[in-house]
Amino acid sequence: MSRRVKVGAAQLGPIERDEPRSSAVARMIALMAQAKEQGVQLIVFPELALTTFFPRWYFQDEAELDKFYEVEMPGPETRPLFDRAAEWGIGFYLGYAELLVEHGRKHRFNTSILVDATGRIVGKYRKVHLPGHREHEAWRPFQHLEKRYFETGDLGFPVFEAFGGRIGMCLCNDRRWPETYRVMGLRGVEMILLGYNTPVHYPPAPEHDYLQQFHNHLVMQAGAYQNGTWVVGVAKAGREEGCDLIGDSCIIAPTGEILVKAETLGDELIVADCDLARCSELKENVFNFALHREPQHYSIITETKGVRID
Ligand code: CDV
Repeated sequence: MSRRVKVGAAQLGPIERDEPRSSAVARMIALMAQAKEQGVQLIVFPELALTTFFPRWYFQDEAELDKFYEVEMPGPETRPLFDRAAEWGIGFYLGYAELLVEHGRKHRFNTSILVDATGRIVGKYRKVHLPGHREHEAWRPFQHLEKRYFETGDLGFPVFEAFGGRIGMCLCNDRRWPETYRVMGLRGVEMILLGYNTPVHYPPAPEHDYLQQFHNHLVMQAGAYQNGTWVVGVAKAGREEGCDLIGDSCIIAPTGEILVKAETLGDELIVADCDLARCSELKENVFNFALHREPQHYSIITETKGVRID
């Protein structure tokens, strides 16, 4: 029996540094309005969707840095997104920078939430794989200071019962790691939602710049197929503050096939009618984990962080 959920991948074009959150939210609501016209039930926005991709700058003034974080969700500027989504009965995934204070100490996470069709937050994820570097590196044309501005996520890779299935989340660099998908795969995930901000230029290995789009799809298609899950990958794209970000947002079936793909580098909605029941085509066959996995041979994966030559 089919279990269909109509999903929209809502790619955003660039958000400049001085663009207020109210403007980003208005752009997202405009995409949501298009989604409503097409009967979308779940719309997916990018990573750090409310602001420019601020880890590209080194901030010495903490107050400047704090401006990019949300201290409450929803807050006054994000409330309209929740209200409109609830009014239209559309659930959503949203990536944002989260700042919380615990026992007088600040904690910063690169976070995503899953919101149901009534506007209730039903899931939260904090990015585990933080790319980039911790200190200012003057040789780079732009910084990638996620390791400085965020703590490693402390929630693992949870999977949530929502939208008639099992929904997982991750963020950008997470999509390059097979462990991300497999941990959720072992929790029976049926759809992974993920937002990304991926520069075309990768300063430590510029010889791979021309492969950015290929690698983007390669990892998501492999993750989908090897775990029998839908994957919805959504970019913040285009030239943002002089930095080119790839687009290529897409919705990938459990077979690993890309069903729909964005054609622009701007605000763009793509839609697919996703049958979660199709996951069993893989989960009950070539990737029947219970039947075919041999975990006694996989222990090195959790025993060591780097390469270990025995
Ligand atoms: N936001 C990211 O996590 N970006 C990384 C870049 C730096 C490689 C990515 O994996 O796309």
